[in-house]
Amino acid sequence: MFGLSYVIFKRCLALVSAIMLLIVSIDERDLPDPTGAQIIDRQRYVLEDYYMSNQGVTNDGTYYYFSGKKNLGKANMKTGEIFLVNTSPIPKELQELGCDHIGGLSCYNGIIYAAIEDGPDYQHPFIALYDAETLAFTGRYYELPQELHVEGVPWCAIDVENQVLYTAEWSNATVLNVFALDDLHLLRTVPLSEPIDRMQGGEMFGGKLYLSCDEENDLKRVFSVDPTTGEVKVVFTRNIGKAFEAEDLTVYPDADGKPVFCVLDRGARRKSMNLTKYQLL
Ligand SMILES: [Ca+2]
Repeated sequence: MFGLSYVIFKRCLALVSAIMLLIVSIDERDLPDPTGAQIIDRQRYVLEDYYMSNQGVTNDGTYYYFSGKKNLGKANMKTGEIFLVNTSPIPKELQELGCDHIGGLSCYNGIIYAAIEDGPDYQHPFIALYDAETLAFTGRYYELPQELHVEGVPWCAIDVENQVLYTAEWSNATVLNVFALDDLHLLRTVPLSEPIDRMQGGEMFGGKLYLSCDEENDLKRVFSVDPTTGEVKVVFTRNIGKAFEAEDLTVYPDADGKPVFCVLDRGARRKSMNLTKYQLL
């Protein structure tokens, strides 16, 4: 009897999910094209997958790793299907300090680095490390200097080549913070050529740091930063509109080694998460 109820429940869920995906695709059918890039694919997440994927994204070439505010998820990059979740990843001792929000993710060498912050006073910015295979907490976390993260730590990005991790202030950021990857002690700050606002996440690719920004206009541009010189450039403009909230991004190489930018957005009316893939023109 329980087995039959479960099958009916799962079928109902699949039906609701299909209806929501249809509504979302109708809602978004007239979105303008991006400038400087083209969309090559879009994966949409609704219902429970929405809660698993509404903050952060990174990839290791085989899997996407997502964060919701209080969750971690793992998805097959070919199908986009989220097949593994950790619904309680924030360690107890960080919860006791008020940490209740996982933001952007980056990964390296089988470890996911997750930005975790408290609020509303943002006194405790942390990077916590998770096993990419199981999504289990590794027991390792590092508190970052609060004076460099007065609005929390919404994201982090790993630079494998230089064995460092980057963060910045969420908005009106004037410097890039550079931490040693092994113990996350602060190495230096790099002045940015211009301030960047409302950074929601980033990832390194080909020696550049790419950033998704939730600008308070329709543009929602992706920026690059040269982490050595601090030079800031606009890479492409997504034109998705104010109704969307831009979140984290991740980048991987296509068959020719060119970057595929996967940017996560909370859709209009908060019904779906979109992982949209762009390639430069
Ligand atoms: Ca990321």
